[in-house]
Amino acid sequence: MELVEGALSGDRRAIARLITRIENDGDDARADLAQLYPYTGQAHIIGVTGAPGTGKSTLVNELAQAYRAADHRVGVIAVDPTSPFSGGAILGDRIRMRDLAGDPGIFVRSMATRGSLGGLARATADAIKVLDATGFDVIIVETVGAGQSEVEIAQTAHTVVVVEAPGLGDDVQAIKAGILEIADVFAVNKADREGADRTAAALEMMLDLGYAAPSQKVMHHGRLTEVASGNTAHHPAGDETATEDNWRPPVVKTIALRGDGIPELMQAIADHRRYLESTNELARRNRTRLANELERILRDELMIRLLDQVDQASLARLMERVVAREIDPYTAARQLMTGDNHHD
Ligand SMILES: Nc1nc2c(ncn2[C@@H]2O[C@H](COP(=O)(O)OP(=O)(O)OP(=O)(O)O)[C@@H](O)[C@H]2O)c(=O)[nH]1
Ligand SMILES: [Mg+2]
Repeated sequence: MELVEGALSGDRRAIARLITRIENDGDDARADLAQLYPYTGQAHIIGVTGAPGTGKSTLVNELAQAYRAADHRVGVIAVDPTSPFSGGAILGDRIRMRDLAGDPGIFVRSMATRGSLGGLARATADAIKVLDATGFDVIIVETVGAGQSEVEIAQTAHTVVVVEAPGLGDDVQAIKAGILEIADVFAVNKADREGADRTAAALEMMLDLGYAAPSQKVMHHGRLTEVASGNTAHHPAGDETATEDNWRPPVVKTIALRGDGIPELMQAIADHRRYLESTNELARRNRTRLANELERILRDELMIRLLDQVDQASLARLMERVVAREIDPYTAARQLMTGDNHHD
């Protein structure tokens, strides 16, 4: 609890220790998060994703400094910095220097994959809460585009910047990973390289063809999400039309190494924020995200409770039978859940 008070008063060591607790997923962290929660919901959360080596970290470095220069307090979270390309160590050398120098307006943190991807997504979402609650009004989250994780950031971030670079392949990298759908803004980085115009044109063409759907369409809608969006108490039916999507992701060329295009990128992000606010989409995204989070927590808790009740000997026995193809996994699971597991 002292840690929470310290963090709320801006003590960066307290903030860092809180995030470490969260990574370790202790019960202490839950109590801390409960205390911090009322203070969250202020920050603009920007996700930056894209294929390895496209220049995300360099871009995040420039963006963070530019936001700082505009008097924002900036939190930077690098998720899964285990990329074979850069090792993540170069994330924001310059912002990290400011961070280390004790600029209270910058906080940089790397989140490592420990165990499951799901665990990482949870820890990241909670680390964002800590920074949000402690007054960082712009939070930039970098993840390497490797599949499922991008969709998870899309659920965490308000604005998703997908970074492309020319010459990594013969065409736009994002197609493979399916990250076009989650982009709110495209940055074609390394615009000093040949082919940047072609990459930008390819993206525009795909947008013309309607390939890049608005990100909320790929959000995973669970049961609770449907319940939540069915609750129109605070959202009169008329709002439905207001949330109709007409945002076309802008394509911005950048040269992160030189800081070129950063003001334009910030402008595109600000435009997207304004769009979210003016269409009520911001509230809708927040609601969807929180419903998804609650559902995930419930699922985890129920799972733990159920597993506690399962008789370990029966589990081991059934497991062997599944392996031996004597029984299929569905039937085995049902038998375990109903306690009806003495059929040998
Ligand atoms: N020519 C050129 N190189 C750049 C530019 N931006 C970044 N780079 C270089 O591209 C390489 C990768 O940059 P990073 O910022 O580490 O890229 P990343 O996307 O964060 O990489 P991972 O985190 O490993 O996926 C580095 O050598 C950068 O110096 C740019 O605008 N132009
Ligand atoms: Mg990086």
